[in-house]
Amino acid sequence: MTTQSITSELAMELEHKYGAHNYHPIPVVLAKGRGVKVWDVEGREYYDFLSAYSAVNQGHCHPRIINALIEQAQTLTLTSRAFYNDKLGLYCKYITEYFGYDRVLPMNTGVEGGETAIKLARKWAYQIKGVPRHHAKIIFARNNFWGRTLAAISSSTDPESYGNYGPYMPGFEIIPYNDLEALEIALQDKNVAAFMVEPIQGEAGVVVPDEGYLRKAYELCKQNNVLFIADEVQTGIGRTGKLLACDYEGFKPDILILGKALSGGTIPVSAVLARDEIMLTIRPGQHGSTYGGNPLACAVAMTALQVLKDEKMTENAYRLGFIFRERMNALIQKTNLIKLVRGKGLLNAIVVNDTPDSKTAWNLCMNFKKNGLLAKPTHGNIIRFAPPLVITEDQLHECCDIIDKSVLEYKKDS
Ligand code: IF1
Repeated sequence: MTTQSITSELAMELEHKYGAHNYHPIPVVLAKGRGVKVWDVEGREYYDFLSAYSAVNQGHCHPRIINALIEQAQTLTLTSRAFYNDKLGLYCKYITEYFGYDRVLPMNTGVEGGETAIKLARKWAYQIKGVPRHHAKIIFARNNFWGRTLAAISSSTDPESYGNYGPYMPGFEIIPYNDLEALEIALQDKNVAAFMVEPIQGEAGVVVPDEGYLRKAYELCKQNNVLFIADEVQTGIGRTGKLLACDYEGFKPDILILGKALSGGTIPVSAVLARDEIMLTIRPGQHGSTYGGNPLACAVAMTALQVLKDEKMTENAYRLGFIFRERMNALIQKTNLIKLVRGKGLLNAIVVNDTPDSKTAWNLCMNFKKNGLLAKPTHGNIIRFAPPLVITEDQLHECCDIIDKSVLEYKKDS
């Protein structure tokens, strides 16, 4: 069976019949992507307003990234870290200078980045801070999401994420997001190693904390000799209109986790950046991964970061974000279907005026699809809008016209 002969119908049928049922996708079968657009098997065209959850910031199949991928793929893809390769050293220098850190530990998925960050924080706590062994605590915010591993779900407050997967990782404490008082109290515990937080909570529904929250949280961590770990897997790499969402508050996280768009949506590439004192607590043989730092990932990631800068994608996200929220606020004046829009740069969401268990957000997304735009609800009544950062102002207005039309023509009983 070649892809040419498959239909959308058959593709969904095969996946349903032979695949795990761990997702409930919007019923569209994509076969091609370029820039801000994707096409389904039958050739219908859509604007991609999810960007694979911010992994395709640079646009689908960015020519320079794909060329870097092809060139390296034809040369050397994987050596393992049993040997050196000619790309990793160059990549380590490039990415540490790009983000301003001493060192990088290369991994593959975002959740491996989170696991690595937590291991570094624990080691730092025992070897530098002097926390008694096996007593290190990590603080997380309610409604966080940083992946699907047993450690990640051990910090989750979403029963869909953690349900029936116990027993859970010990040493994790959860406090409300955007609550400095709760953080201050939690930091009284001298065994706290780190506070790990998303600068904007993506999965929770693009929840933006109060201005100054992140900066004050960072300062509280400093005062208590606790590491601030920023999970910028979704918010990083230009998505919110700054290179990092933490840049809005002018501080440098002690540990920075990157993923998703680090490879421009080609292959899984993640990275953890930190200063020497933290990073060098891990010695040879104490952490790693088969594919971590492979030459293909290094070549792709350097190009993905370079095109972000060369094409001023971050600045574009900053500017177009204001236009998008302005358009959505204008729409909100014309309908009672949407309560509000929130976000920064091109990471935004609308809150649908219905209960989280209602089908309204899903049905709205089906309307968007019918009219040529792809998005998907998160947590029932919230719809995230995150187009690739290469979108033009004209395309953005065209997409807002699609959203307007889809919302205004929506009939609840449809
Ligand atoms: C799925 C959600 C988004 C992340 C943050 C770490 C990770 C993620 C802030 C882990 C991953 C992905 C996972 C993917 C869908 C998507 C997602 F809906 F699941 F929650 F974006 F909001 N930190 N998010 O958002 O990175 O290991 O996946 O590379 O699991 O369905 P990963």
